[in-house]
Amino acid sequence: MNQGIARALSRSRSILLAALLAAPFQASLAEGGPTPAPANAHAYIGYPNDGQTLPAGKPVRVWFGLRFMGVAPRGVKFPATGHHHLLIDTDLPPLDQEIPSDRNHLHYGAGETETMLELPPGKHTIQLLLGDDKHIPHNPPVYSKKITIYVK
Ligand SMILES: [Cu+2]
Repeated sequence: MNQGIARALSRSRSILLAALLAAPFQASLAEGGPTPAPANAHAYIGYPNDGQTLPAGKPVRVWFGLRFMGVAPRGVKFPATGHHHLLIDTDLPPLDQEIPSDRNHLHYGAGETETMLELPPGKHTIQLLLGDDKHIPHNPPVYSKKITIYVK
């Protein structure tokens, strides 16, 4: 085998390996809507903390954290921006469709980065999900960890 062929074979093997390694990531990147998000973007709930117990009958301030993207109001199409949605006591909705708007899916379309939230006594979950100008999650979708809070 001459050196040229050996080099070509070794290159095609590494391309094949790269394709195999990339496959699972491509599958997860296929989630989300048509608006791209930076790969390193992420959302987080700055407050309250996961597992925290909060007093009933009193609104609590929830801080919306976002890294490597910016916040823009609904209807504003600008690269690497979106607006926050708070998911309460629910799982992530389909990530390639408009985020529902109901008492479990709150939209912060004015570009809010915090809210006052009052929940009934009990165990609750909250999670942030960023939406684009049309309330559709980005690609890849940008959402926080789902945290559990206790109100009593
Ligand atoms: Cu929205």
